Amino acid sequence: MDNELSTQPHGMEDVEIQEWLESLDSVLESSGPEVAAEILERLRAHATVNGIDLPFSANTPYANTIPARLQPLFPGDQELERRIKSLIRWNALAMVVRANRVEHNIGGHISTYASAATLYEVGFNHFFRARTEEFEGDTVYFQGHASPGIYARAFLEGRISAQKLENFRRELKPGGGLSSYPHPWLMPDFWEFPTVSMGLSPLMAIYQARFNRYLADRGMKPATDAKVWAYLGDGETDEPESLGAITLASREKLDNLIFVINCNLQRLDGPVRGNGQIIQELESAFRGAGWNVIKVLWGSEWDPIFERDTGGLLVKRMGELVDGEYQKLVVSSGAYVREHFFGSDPRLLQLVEPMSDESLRRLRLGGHDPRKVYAAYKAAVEHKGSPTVILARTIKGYGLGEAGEGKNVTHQQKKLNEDELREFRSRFGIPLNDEDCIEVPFYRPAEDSVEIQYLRSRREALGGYVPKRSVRAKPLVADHDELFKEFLDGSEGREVSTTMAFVGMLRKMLKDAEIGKLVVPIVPDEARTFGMESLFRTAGIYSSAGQKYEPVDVNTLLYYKEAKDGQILEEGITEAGSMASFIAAGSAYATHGINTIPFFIYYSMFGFQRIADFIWAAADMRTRGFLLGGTSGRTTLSGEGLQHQDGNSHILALPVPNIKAYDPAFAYEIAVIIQDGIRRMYKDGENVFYYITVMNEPYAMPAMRGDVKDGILRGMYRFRPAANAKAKLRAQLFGSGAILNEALRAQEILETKYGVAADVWSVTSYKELYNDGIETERWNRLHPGEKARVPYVTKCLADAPGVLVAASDYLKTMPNMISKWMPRHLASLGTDGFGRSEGRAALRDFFEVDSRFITLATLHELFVDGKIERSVLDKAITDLGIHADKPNPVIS
Ligand SMILES: Cc1ncc(C[n+]2csc(CCOP(=O)(O)OP(=O)(O)O)c2C)c(N)n1
Ligand SMILES: [Mg+2]
Repeated sequence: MDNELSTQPHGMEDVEIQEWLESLDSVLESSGPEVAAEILERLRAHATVNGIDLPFSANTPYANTIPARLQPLFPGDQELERRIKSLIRWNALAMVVRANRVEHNIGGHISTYASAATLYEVGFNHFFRARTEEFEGDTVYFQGHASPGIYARAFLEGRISAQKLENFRRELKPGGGLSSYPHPWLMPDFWEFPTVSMGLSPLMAIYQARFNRYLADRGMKPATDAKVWAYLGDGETDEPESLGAITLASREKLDNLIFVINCNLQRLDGPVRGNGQIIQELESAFRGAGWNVIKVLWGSEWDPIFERDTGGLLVKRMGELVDGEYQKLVVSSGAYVREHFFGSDPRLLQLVEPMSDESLRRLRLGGHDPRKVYAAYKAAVEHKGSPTVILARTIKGYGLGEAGEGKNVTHQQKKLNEDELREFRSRFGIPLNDEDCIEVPFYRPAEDSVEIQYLRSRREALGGYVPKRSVRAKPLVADHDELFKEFLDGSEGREVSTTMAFVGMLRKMLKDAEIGKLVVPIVPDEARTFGMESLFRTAGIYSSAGQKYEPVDVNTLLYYKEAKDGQILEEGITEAGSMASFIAAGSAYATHGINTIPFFIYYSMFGFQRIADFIWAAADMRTRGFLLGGTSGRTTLSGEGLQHQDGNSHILALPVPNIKAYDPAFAYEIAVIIQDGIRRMYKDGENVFYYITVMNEPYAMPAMRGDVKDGILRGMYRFRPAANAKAKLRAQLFGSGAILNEALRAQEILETKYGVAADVWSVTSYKELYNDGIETERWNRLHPGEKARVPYVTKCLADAPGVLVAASDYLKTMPNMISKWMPRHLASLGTDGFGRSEGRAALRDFFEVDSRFITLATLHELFVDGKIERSVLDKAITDLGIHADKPNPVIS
């Protein structure tokens, strides 16, 4: 620790400084803070003009932003709230300790909530307004690792049973348990937002706050003063997503957004910034980004000391310590604090002269002082014009004493010995005797106790309980047959891409009486890529500021129209931000009771590959809507090369359990999928969402022939049967997306040149086929006595003769994963490997997925089956112009 208080520059006298400070004090007193601020501003300008080089700093001193004299009265019963908080602390700890006694290493966290308890309790008792019939309610993103505390409160509120607490992290026990972290998928009546993958919730909260404004600006809900609160860890702010969108929040003047960052200065392994100051670092980042920053560093016990410090020495000293030193100080004895903190200067020592070591030890930090936290929250909710971040200093593992308070190991602490339990019990006054206490029982006072009565009355005053998730949107009623009908007819020879076809559908949906208003098109600066610019003018681009300028292209038909009631969310180059908007819009059926239907269209390579964790969170949140992977297909997107060409996303969509992934080839297939998707999600309320890849290769869109809707949705149907079904040589070709056309060309080559009659199938979804296959196998395994079920693929191919060849613009794994339910060996062609900057034909040759390679694969299968001579195969290789020693695309 640095014991030298730095000397004043150039021998400046204390008196001189004192005089300046006193005159500022007198201005403050006589004319108020605005005038004082004006004088300081003028002084700064004057100094600059006179060549004084003042270093830029977005920081304020290491002190509370709200001085004690401006602090409002605390409106609650502080003692009672402390007792309630203590009970919650106990039950949260008990939950984790008990769970780990029953099941070694089941995990759970004590120290995160221990440090954040006051931050949450002030919110629960005074700020978080529940959703009611009349009011939309505040939205709270709870820090994932604090979940034991949130459960413990719900237990006191009578919303979660002791049995459920007992089964924390053991969700499969009879009667159910509690999920480790906030997961709406697992606890759909309780949790609203999955937050535990760190960094996602701050970004989601920003876009949620912006989406709330969007709904109001479009007249879809009344404008209210509802707030979005997001609780984060200080370590969490290292995730790029955490701070990645903070300028959007200030640009959009989101004063409905409040971040509370629990600055316990620790993360999992150790200090967040041992050699620096995370609070000051965050302050400058947020202030620089235009946020209202409120620091809550010191508790009320410090107020009189600050008052005695007329020279500003104490604040200066506070600014000198690095976090590693602070971490040690806050858990040290009073004597240590006196010597190592105040001892750096005799004048500082004098400030605390009248205080005992014990009272020095008891100096609280701001984040543990309800009065300071209340003052900050009140200022935050009243603040206008920009979002607020509260930086609250706390101690990680507060109250754990020797078991981990402020220690580097505290994050992982799950077990307390008997002494530690008794100490915790005594410190927080839990009415349990020494013996009972070591059993760590859950403790809930009687229903008519003052604690429970108070807790209930506070929540009643705030409209009910939080968190609580409910689905309030009314199901849609229309069937939308009319809307989608025209897309079943084909393009009558006109060459269009599936992207164009989709945009046509979007345009029509936007005009529909029932869903028109509900559609939320989302683009990450990619609308022109997808030919969506015509929507700029008709639907408008949402801008909370309207359009303050005349757009440069105002005289053109498709000018860039921004409007306050614009419908398109043009997010700029942020797939993560766009996804956060998708999540906000796709979960509005629950959060707002409004069935908004998001269509997020993006470069498919920058979707799952880049923001898969957000997609996973969306799945957890039961988000509804459509993700459109544009310009997809490794060989269909020509020119763009290795980073852009997507042959991966359908693989990456596989693990997301509730996403339905389709790789359609034709406009009518897309129409069928979207129409059915709207029905499933918004009429029947299924918790699924959709991933549809669309491509930019133009070709004539055929009309839908026959009753193939069911096949499209289930994953495959026979698109064009062989002309000569009686031929001796038979084959079944499976194509997906734009590669279906290659299969169709191969069908012709095979028939005309080699006498092979092939049926061509459109495989719209390998994922659907795979899920059906594994589900069928599972059912058969579990029901051996019943008539075995048959996978859909097997049924389709029951009477389909000949060899089997599949080709897609994705990895060969896709067809391979369903081949075991096929009647014979399957030859799979696909695009494993890095893309190339090339044209489509060259790419399809390189990746061996064009009609020539499909033909070759078919002939090869026939040869292996002994149906054709080797010489036919050899000649075909030559005739098709295939080089046997060409580079292997997988590894080149
Ligand atoms: C994306 C991600 N990476 C890593 C983790 C694992 N993890 C859980 S808690 C934690 C430390 C949290 O520190 P901080 O954000 O400061 O929260 P605190 O518990 O101190 O309040 C880590 C690394 C995670 N949950 N999510
Ligand atoms: Mg932390």
